[in-house]
Amino acid sequence: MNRLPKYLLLTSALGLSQLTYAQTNFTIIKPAESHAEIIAKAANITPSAKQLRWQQLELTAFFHFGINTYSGTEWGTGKEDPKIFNPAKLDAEQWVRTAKEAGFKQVILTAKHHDGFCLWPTKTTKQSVESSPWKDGKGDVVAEVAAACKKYDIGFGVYLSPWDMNSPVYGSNAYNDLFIEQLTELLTKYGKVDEVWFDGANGEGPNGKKQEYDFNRWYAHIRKLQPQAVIAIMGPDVRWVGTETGYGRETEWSVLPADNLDQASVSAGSQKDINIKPSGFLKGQDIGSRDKLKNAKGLVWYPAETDVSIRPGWFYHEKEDSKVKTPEKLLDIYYSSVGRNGVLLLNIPPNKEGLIADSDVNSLKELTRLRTETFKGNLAKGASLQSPNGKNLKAILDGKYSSSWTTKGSDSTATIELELKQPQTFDVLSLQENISIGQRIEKFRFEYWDSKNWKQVAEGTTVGYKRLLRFDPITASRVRLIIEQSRLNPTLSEFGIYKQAK
Ligand code: FUL
Repeated sequence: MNRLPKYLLLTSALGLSQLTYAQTNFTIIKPAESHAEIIAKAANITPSAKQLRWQQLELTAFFHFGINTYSGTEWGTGKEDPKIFNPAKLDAEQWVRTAKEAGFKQVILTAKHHDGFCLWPTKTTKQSVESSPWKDGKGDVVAEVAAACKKYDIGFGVYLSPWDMNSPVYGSNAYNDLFIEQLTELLTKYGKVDEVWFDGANGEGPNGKKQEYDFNRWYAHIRKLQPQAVIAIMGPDVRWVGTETGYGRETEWSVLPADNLDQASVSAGSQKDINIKPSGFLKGQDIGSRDKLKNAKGLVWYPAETDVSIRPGWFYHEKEDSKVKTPEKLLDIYYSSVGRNGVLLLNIPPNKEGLIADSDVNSLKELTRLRTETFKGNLAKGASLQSPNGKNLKAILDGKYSSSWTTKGSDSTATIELELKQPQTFDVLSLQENISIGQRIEKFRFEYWDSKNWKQVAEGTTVGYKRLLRFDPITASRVRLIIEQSRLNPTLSEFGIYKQAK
């Protein structure tokens, strides 16, 4: 069976925007295809169901916890004595509650970091909680976090480090089997798993050997055991944004060129996900513009995850208690990650007692106050709307992501004007494209009417799932969004203006 996405030419006379494409999160480009055809195809690449769910989480929390918490290191050696692990007051509900109250929708636990110490009792090694004094070796951190996520109804994910400095079989084929066993335990004993996070580090094991990771086999195994889970970073579904600062790109495309897609990389059955890590796209500030797509061999929906720690290190160290990021810094990170078409993965590492420290909890509480007060009400609500070449305009203020405005015919530019009920003062613009149709907007500007002229407030390139722009406060009752360039018809799910809380 041919599993390549099929597209149908409705009428050749009407041009590219009249091509109807099957919804797919990847496509292969044939050598004869023109640049315009490639752009039209790019406009029709859409996230898979699990990628869409993941993007809508916006905020996910990382819990780096393990032997490093006790040895005071960031990377262990694999020679640690498991007896140093003893989180006497461990309360996974406090971790998950802290995350949930701060607006996080999913957490990811480091089930095993590079040192090889496992936070769950495993048949694969004794280097685990079982050999620790915690709960007399009967404890299971993975089980406690998974149960807390269930109780608080948020997503649960696992970080399993491919690099293992402790495993005696690391550096041989047997390690790829051992890794499969570890995945099987994690993905069958703890209920639903929503994200599997693979780091790229590949160092030496205890015998001085490096391992050739059998990623494709691991992906297939995860797809079988937890088909709804996204596989992140060294995986096919979610990409690393490329920095650990918390700041994404100003121009962030979720559709990227990829060189290595072929039929063999597509999973069978109804899940049309790719099963290999896309490769070939470039690093740097621009990885998905028209120019970068020119020589694409394939196109793929591969969205950005922006990971950063609330502290200087990924693991808890007491000496960093005074260096916890301030609420203002975290807010800036929020605007620069979620507000730049990414998902923020914020690390909040539990301490030696097994609790999130007060300093971190307090910073998150203030971040939450600032975010909630700022975004509590859309100041554009109730505005009268105009867009001469638009369809379904009221969708942009209905608070429902799934409904969206678009343009008529094949128009790829548009103006949306809003007459507010009364003058409002605002300093944040929030835009959301309907990515279930594709990511299309390439250039926009935002203006207000100062009673004589239109004046520019802000401008940008990509929107994607969410774009937040801040500017000096403006008071106005007429504003307009001008979409200057788009790949085929642009869409807009939501439009918002807000005043930042102090
Ligand atoms: C990195 C690791 O080496 C760090 O220790 C941390 O886990 C981070 C999230 O990924 O590559």
